[in-house]
Amino acid sequence: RSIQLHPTRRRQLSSCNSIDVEPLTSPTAAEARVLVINTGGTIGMTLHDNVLAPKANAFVKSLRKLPILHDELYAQQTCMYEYYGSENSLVLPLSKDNKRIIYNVLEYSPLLDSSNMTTDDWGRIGKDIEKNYESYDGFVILHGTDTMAYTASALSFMCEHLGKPIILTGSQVPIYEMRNDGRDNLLGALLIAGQFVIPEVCLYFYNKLYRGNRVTKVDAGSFNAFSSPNLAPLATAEVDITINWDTVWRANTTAKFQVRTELNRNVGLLRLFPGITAATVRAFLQPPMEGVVLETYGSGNAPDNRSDLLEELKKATDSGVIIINITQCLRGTVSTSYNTGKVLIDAGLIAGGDMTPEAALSKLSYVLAKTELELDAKKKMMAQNLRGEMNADLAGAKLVLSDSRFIQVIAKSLSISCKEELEAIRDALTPPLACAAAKIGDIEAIEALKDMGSNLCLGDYDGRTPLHIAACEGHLKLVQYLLSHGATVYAKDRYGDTPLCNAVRFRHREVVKLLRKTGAHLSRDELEEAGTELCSMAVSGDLEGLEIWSLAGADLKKTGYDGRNAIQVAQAYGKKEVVAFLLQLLSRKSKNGEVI
Ligand code: ASN
Repeated sequence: RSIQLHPTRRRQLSSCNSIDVEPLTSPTAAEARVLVINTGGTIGMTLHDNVLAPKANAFVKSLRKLPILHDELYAQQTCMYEYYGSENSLVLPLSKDNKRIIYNVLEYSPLLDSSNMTTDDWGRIGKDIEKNYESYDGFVILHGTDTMAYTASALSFMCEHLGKPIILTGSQVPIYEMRNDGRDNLLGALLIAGQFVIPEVCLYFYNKLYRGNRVTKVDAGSFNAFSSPNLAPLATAEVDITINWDTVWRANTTAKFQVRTELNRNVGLLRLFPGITAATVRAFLQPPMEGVVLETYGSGNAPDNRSDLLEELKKATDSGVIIINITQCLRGTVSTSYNTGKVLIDAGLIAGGDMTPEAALSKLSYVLAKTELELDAKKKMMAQNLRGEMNADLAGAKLVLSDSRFIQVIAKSLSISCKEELEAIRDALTPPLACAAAKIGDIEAIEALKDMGSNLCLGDYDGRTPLHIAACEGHLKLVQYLLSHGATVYAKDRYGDTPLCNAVRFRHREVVKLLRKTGAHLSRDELEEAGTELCSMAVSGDLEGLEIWSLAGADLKKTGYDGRNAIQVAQAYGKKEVVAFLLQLLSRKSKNGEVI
């Protein structure tokens, strides 16, 4: 039986002779890659003079000795270190779903107790993700628990048009101790980041995956340290890892991933308490303060008999300070059911719905840093749901499953009535139906399926999603629709192909362009192999093919198997028009500022 590795890895394996271990005999599955950024926190701390502090350059060494977190035999047998670099590469044992998760650890220096984190550290994490975005399937951030909810919230806003999972985790007890929660937390985060395209900044702790901007640390002494009071977990890792796909947030965009590191630090959190003086509030709202999160009582209430307080708030909002009203309660949302809530609206406050203090504060910091926006636009943004941080006002528009005549008819004929069974049928039936509709470019049918609550990211029996099919067929409008409704460009079918590979193969120029704009990219292996492909197209004078590959991001100067690139091969074969065309493509790329 052969090893099911990507051709480039297989070639590399066959040429690797540094091993005297037996070659693998069982088929191994596709490899996924995860980047682990270790910022510090208890997970990697040791005791010094009786207090816990981070220990540098020790983490990877100790992971290597833990069989649940590293399979040394596999690493040797597949010459993994030669290919991915030996320093910080590790590999998990084979997952239940037959996947190999290879991970690299990037350790920061100094490692920080998360109490020392600043907005600059958030920026550094964001930049490192951006830099490595195309080389990995997912990202795990190791972080102290104390301020993890702030970092998770901030990153969720800073990461615009995110298409891959970013999962923060850490632990309450160092990984070096006998009883600890670090190993399980790291393992769970890696398994999810490597196996599921959950395009969110998440936090994984104690067997649960949460949306990062919904969590808050609620327990200093328990392994179950975090709570997401207003949103159910995105996934639970019990006997199986179950993803709650209906809850997963989608960027719904055709724009490319980018990280905004600019944050405004003139923001603050103020908690109302009985007897707070107007002088305290006035002092707090003085310049340079630009945005304040006011934690009020219950469903967003403040004393309506304290005109002195309300006047201070009004003065501040009139002078351009943005004040967001959120509740002090752990669970629930602000509303205007009481006069004591209405007075805050009159004072110019913006309702913050059910946002956590961490989310509201970091959102303010992110929005206020958008200097290109007017004050009103910033206020509007604060009231909007940007990353699933607050409950959207559905205004009665939510479609329920029972709206769907189609599912009802099936359910009736199968005499099914309970919601769970209906959902199970829907989930089983709709992916192939959506693919069939995608084949003929039927947007209306896809819309109807979406309205039924079906997930347009799910694939058919071969893992092919509607986006794969639409890309093959060149249905540009449908591709646009799917991307705007949650489809992911990173889905891989059972052959490891992405929608971009499909569009290239079937030569759909505009689809390739749109997918690229949305952040799709060829994998490292595909880019490696492009050289040979380009050379053979150059020989056969296939100008269209050369252009498509170039649009897909292939390096036109990449050499083929004999060490020559496409231009050299075309010259050798006397293909003048091909040489001229390639030079033209190269100059177009350099004019567009692309790296060539
Ligand atoms: N003080 C630690 C930190 O936040 C707490 C932890 O990670 N459990 O870095």
